[in-house]
Amino acid sequence: MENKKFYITTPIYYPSAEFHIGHCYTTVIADALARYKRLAGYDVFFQTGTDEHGQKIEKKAEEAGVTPIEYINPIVDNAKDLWKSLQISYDYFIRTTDEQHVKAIQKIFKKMYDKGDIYKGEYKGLYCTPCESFWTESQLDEDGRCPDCHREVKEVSEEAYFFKLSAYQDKLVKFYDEHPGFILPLTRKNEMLNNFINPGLEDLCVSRTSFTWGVPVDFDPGHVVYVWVDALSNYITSLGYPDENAELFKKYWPADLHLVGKEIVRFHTIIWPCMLMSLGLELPKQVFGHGWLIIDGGKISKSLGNYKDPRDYINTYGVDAVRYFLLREVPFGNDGSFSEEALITRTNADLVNTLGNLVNRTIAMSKKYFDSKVENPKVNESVDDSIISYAKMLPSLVDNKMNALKANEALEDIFELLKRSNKYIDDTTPWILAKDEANNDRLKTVLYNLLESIRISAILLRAFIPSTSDRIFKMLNTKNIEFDTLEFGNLETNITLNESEILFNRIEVKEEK
Ligand code: ME8
Repeated sequence: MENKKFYITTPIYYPSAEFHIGHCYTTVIADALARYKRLAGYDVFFQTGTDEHGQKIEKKAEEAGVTPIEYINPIVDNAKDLWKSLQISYDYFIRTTDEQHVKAIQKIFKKMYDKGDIYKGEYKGLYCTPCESFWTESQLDEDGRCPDCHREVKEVSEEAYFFKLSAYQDKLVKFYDEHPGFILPLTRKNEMLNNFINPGLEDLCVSRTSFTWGVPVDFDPGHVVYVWVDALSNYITSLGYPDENAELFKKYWPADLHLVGKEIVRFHTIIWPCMLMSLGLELPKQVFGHGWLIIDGGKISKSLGNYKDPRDYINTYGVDAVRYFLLREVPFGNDGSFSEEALITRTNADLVNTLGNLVNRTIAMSKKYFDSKVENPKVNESVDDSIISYAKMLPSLVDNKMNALKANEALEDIFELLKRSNKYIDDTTPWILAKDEANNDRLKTVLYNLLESIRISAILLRAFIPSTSDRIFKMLNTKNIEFDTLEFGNLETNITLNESEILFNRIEVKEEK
């Protein structure tokens, strides 16, 4: 029998500065997947959180003249507020400063040490402070700088613990071979093999003595656990690990999907699986490395400061315009541009013209011709097939796209029904049918078919733009809003529609500029 649980995670973000639209991108996509799976009957655990340790945050706090935790707390509160505004339906928000997490990390570190997978040595390396990443000479960019942020790296040498990544090289490659869907998109898997694994995995520095803001190695004072071991373990400590009998751990591990940006695929598909092998745990089923949202040709970055508070967009355009844009605009896996203009264009074209128009026209016609009463005398004509047969197919189209994590394509498919429905109005010309009483039953059927397409679309849109779906359900006055009512024809007859309300207002570009 199919296992009906679904454990999905976002990265835990650094609260080194306020979150931007790039963080919203991953989190909204994860939210839509989580909501979709819940609607499809899965027992979902959706986790996000914050990655609070490390030298960078220690420094930022120092510059601000406060303690690290004083520096972080307001940013974390603000992040939670942002997720609330974006209607993120996470089940658990983990902070790496949580006591449960800190204790678990100490045990995890000790466990790997006792196993002989962690040993003491000397670290000499090139370190990028803003990215908190170590690099080898060959990984640096053309100018000898950090390959991620292109800033200077510095040489560091200190006593440190190392994790025997090299010991897991063959096992990792074997795992990749046996689980072809583990890393998606496939190009990222090839990148991992060509750039990191095939040249030979180097052991990983997992403790530092040059800063103190981290989880202390309890058996060796002076050392703090280096940030990736601390951070990656969040996915299991939240479930109660190291207690392997903890209820959540037994129920949800292994994760079904770690959704991450492409720059941290390496940590999630090399370090994390090797750590889990060392701990004797199952590996996650899938890591998806999505592309970046780009502003003015460059990555949005906290360090570069080229971004607005995402709540400004939400307050100006509405939460569903922002969610829709993030889910629809960029082919999942690719990089894509973010701009306010693109957000406006997308909102006007799809949400105002296609969705809003269809709903308002249909409800207005039902009111005008039949006092908002829904009936279906089933006087069908061949033109009806353009929406009915598509609507019947749509749930499985969407399901396939969502299982392939192609939220943008799932939305495209749903909007195809809405577009066909708008065309159906033009083709069936209800205003002409209304001129002759003899066509009454045909007109009722046409309106029923339209309302039914709207209901089916609204059910499927619930995972993406939940408040809009709710508003549509309210107008339709229907109780049939669950996935098991997706079958065409489930809209109740003899109900009366509620007053129509405008779903989205056209955004005038000039005003906003
Ligand atoms: O890397 N476009 O935290 P972080 C798309 N703490 N996604 C973006 C983005 C952009 N321009 N900018 C950020 C960390 N993201 C670690 C993770 S996980 C165990 C530890 C998203 O605050 C994307 O998901 O730098 C990216 O991977 C993540 O934010 C990086 O967040």
